[in-house]
Amino acid sequence: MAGEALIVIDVQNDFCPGGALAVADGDRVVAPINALIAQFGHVILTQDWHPAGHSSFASTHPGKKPFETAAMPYGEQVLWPDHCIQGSSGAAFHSDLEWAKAELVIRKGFRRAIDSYSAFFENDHQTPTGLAGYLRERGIERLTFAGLATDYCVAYSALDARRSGFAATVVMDACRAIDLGGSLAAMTEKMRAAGVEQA
Ligand code: VGL
Ligand code: ZN
Repeated sequence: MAGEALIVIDVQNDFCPGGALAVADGDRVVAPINALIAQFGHVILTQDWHPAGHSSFASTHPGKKPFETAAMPYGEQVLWPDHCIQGSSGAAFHSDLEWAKAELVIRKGFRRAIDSYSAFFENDHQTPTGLAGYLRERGIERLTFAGLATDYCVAYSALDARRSGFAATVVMDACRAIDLGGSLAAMTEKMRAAGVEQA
């Protein structure tokens, strides 16, 4: 029988209330995710993990403010407040997240010149993180996603899961969105069209 895994996306302090890129009610995903972690046989986490001066930070683009965009060699990039700096407390998992059972932590966004929303590919949609190969070698074919943020890292990961041949379900109650300029509705529709199930 095909293996299944839960992929918990970026449940980190900087995406929770009080954090550098706080998602509204971001901490409310922790309890439902802990319940999912208890149910699943295999759990994988992602961790947004940027070096200081990362190119996705507005602070590295003179004259730009957070939530504006910049043209990058790989396409348009939203510019964010500095967040999830490698090794910082903001980059740590929420202290109530029961992550000990996780078998793999995929860190992403660690190359200065390129952002990485998806657990599978960096934002050029070409540079792999290695997750697809890891899952295939382990016979895992069905993925369930939860975490932060619904319309960025969760949606990009679920869409790339489908493109890479995996079945994908997003547990919407265990996600919260940034919702910039209608991004939640747009990404929800893209996921639906790509065959991402919503639970
Ligand atoms: C994320 C914006 C920047 C996310 C990460 O986890 O959705 N969003 N970095
Ligand atoms: Zn980031």
